[in-house]
Amino acid sequence: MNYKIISDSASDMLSLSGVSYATVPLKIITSEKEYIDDTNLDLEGMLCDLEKYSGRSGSACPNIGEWQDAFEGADIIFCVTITSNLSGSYNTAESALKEYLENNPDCKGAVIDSLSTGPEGCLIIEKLKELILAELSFEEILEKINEYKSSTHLLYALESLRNLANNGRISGVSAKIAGILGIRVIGKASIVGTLELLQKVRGSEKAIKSIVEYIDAHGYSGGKIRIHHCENRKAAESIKAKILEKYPSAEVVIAKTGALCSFYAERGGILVGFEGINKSELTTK
Ligand code: X90
Repeated sequence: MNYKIISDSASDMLSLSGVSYATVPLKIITSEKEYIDDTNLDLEGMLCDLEKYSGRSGSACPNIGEWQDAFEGADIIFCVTITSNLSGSYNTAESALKEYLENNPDCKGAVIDSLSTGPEGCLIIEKLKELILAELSFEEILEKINEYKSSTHLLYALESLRNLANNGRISGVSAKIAGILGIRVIGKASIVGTLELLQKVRGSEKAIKSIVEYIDAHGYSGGKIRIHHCENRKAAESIKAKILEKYPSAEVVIAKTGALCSFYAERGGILVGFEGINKSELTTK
């Protein structure tokens, strides 16, 4: 049986060894240019272009054909998508898979809604890899991955909410503070996969302190943790150091956000995905 994991590029994980893996890119679109979120992209170039550009900009999820091209040749398929509450990627992957399975009745597949993005998506992908390598059946993998993702979390610290607000991905309070200079917004992926505001702080130090406190409050106890940053390695390293101080053997990995997460998280943005307590047990919001 030929297992394959396919993620959209919102996971920021463009390659993975040891298992058959592919990504399908999301795109960032302006009236002047289209940026495809794959390994050929000049990310710093994109960020500079966007900072100079004053027109409308947005994003687009992969289409059915792009998902299906990535399925080709696989017997057992696991798709991992960005939260279905903010993107059409999940629905498109579902349609693509349904058609693929109709044409290939011996194959099996499932689309997993990360209800999140970036580093939390990575944790789900890595767990899928582990389960595939452990030679579990399709059904067992599906059960275990759903269980796993109920105890992973995503926190974010953002310096600007401009692109999120302009594209209607945040509402209410968050949209109102989108333009306030010097404010950093700390939040998390909510249980339904939307942006939930937790705190507003001033300055990088306070943002880092707040993130580390929220990591604790979500029941982190030394497991896997992934920090993705948009041109803010300094803050990522500082969070890592604080985690290692408390949990010297924690597995902390720092990586850069890809094009999609960079577009929405913007320069300075930090996303932290980690293993914690079950979301249903959370008393702190
Ligand atoms: O389909 C599309 O065009 C993609 C739309 C994506 C919109 C949101 C991306 C958010 C990226 C921002 C901070 C973390 C958010 C947590 C969400 C659950 C990163």
